[in-house]
Amino acid sequence: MSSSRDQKLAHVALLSSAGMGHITPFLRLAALLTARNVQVTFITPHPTVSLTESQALSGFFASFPQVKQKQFHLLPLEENSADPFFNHMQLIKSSCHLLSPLLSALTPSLSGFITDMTLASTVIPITQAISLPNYILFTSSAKMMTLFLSYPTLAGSKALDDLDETDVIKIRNVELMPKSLVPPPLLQKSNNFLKNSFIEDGRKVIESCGILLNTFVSFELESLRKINDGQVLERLPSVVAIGPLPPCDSEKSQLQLTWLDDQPAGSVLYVSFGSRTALARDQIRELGEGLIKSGSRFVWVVKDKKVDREDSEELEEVIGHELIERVKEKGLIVKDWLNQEATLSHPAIGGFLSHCGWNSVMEAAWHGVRILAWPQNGDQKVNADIVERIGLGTWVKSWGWSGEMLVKGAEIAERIRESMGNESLRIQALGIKEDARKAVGFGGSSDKGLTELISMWKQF
Ligand code: G50
Repeated sequence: MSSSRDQKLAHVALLSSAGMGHITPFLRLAALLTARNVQVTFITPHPTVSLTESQALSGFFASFPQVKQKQFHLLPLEENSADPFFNHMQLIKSSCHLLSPLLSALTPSLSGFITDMTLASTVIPITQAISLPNYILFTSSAKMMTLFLSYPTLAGSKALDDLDETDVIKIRNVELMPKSLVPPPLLQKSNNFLKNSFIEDGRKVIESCGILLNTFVSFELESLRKINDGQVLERLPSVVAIGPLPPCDSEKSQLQLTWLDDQPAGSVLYVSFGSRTALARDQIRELGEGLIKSGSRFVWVVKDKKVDREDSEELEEVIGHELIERVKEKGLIVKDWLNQEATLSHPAIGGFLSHCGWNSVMEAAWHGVRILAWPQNGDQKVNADIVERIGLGTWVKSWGWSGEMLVKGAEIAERIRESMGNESLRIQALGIKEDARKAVGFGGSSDKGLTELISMWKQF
């Protein structure tokens, strides 16, 4: 017989930060919790930066009527020259004091409030004031989290400044990563959003009640061990790997790419650099040349502007008529948002030329698709390093960060041929897919972690 305690429904609220990289795992977590009989209120900052974000949200709420939506109206945006997504993250942060009445008015009363790591320093004091347990969903890798937790200590110290690019960063004698992997804004002398967030939020997360990670034990064993053994930081709340967060039903819409249905299994390379990176025009054209020269079939998402609402230039203008004609023989170009879940799950897809945003890495693992890594910004070199070490893919380190050099078509073609022709990589990727499914399957490491969290919420 179950006690009345077990029967109590847990009710949690979720608040993401800006950008698809942050919204996507929050929506997936909301779907997962709903399937586990947890009542979810999803707080949506309004407005969003991109059209893709607002479409993902409305698609989600249409598919999951059980999830309550609460709009969180942000303060007016002050224009500045920073990255529009960082700008918006800052805006959400500065609007957070408006949350208390919203949270207190929710019924039944909340058992927990799960927020993005970029909001930790402003949200945690608010939840402490109303005695509401706060949890953090860290939307990048565990390896990135080792840096996040150490950065407040490292920032501005000789330990970091005096290192050469290839030197390994250490915290309390624990090796974290070579300096060359660190997101460039974190190494700048001047202030910027990322640096401030790593200092303020990285310091504050230890006051949360728990940290959830979209990763899985066998994928990031070492980093998780370093975190959980207290090697990186002592007195951390529990850190639980609950990933890969499975794509939710609202993402499984019909893919409009019937072309893929006619291609042989595993023969197509999917090319995308995520929702926030537009390559320079000359690099876009070299990439096109490379794709054609590689001889591989491909689906290529061309992104010409950082924010989709501004991406209105015709494809002809971006890559030229001649290239478009030559692409048609073996590939498909897409200039709108492409449903990545529907693409990666298609049997024709055999490889992924990816910037290695963390969701892309988890999705490639989930579907067992090998990665050819081309990190562009931020945490992506750290993630590419994980991909390479675990054997999910390869990474051409000499290509550098976005815009550091012009990578020529012939070089790109060569690397694509190597990746698509690598049989052992194909098999390794399928093994990782099995591990990923095991982790979230019944009794798997991620499944157990989530179950423990939910039973704690039920008792609150
Ligand atoms: C986006 C980005 C750059 C960048 C990161 C992004 C990360 C992820 C981890 O997500 O490093 C992280 C980001 C912000 C933060 C804390 C942790 O405040 O464009 O480096």
